[in-house]
Amino acid sequence: MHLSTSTVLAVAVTAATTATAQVTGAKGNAPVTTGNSDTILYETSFSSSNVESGYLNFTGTSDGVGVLVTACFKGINASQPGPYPYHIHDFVVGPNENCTATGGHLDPYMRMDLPACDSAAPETCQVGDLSGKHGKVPVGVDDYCTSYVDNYLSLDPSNVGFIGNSRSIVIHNVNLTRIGCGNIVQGSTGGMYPTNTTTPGGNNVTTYPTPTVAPPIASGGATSLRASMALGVILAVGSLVL
Ligand SMILES: [Cu+2]
Repeated sequence: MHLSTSTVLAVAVTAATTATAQVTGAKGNAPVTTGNSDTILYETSFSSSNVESGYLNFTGTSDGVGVLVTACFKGINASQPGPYPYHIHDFVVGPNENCTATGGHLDPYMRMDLPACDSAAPETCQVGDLSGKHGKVPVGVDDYCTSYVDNYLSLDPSNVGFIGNSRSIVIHNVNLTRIGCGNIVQGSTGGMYPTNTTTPGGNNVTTYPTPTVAPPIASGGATSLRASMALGVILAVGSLVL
C-alpha cells in the first residue's frame, strides 16, 4: 500500500487539529479544590496610571470547597477600551510596576490561552482566568465590585492551583494591554482600595520583593495521551509510506 506525501500530511494535520481543538488542558481539567480554610486570606491591592485602585481578596469557604474571591476596581481610565479582563499571572510584578514581568496566566493544566474560556465549563479554563470564568469588568462602572467562589483556586501551597506563591493579578484593556497589576500576598485584614494613590503603582509591588517562582505544572494528563495517539497515527501512516 502506498500513500502520497499529501495524504500523510492530511492525516497528520487532521490528527493535530483534533488534538488542539480540545479545550481540556494537556494535563486534564482542573479538579475542584477542597480544604480551603476560611481563616486563610490572600489579597492584593494596587493602583496604576490607568486604574486608580483595585483590590482582590481570596479566602477559603465554610466547607473548604473553592476560594471566595472579592474583586473591586475603581477609576479605570476611560481612554482604555473595555470590557476589562483580569487574571492571576505566574510571576510577581517587576521593578517600576512592570506588569509585563508577571508573565502568563496561572495555567497548571497547560490549557493555554486559546480557545477562549467557556464560563459554562470553568473546569476547562485556565485556573488563573478569573474574568473568563466569572466575567470581565464592564465599561462605564466607576466603582465595580464582584464576589464569587472559584472552585479551582487553592489556598494549599501543595496544590498547583495555589495562588499565594509569588503570583500576581493583572487587569487588561480589551486588547489585552496590561493596565494595572499587583502581587498576591498573605494578609490578615483583607485588601481594600489603597489609600496611597498619590503615587501610581507601589503598594504591594514594592513591599513584596519575593523572587520569581516557576509556574506550577500538574502531573499526568489526558491530552498527553491524545497527543501520543496523534503521533502514533502519524508514525503509523508514515511507516506505511516507508
Ligand atoms: Cu492577564
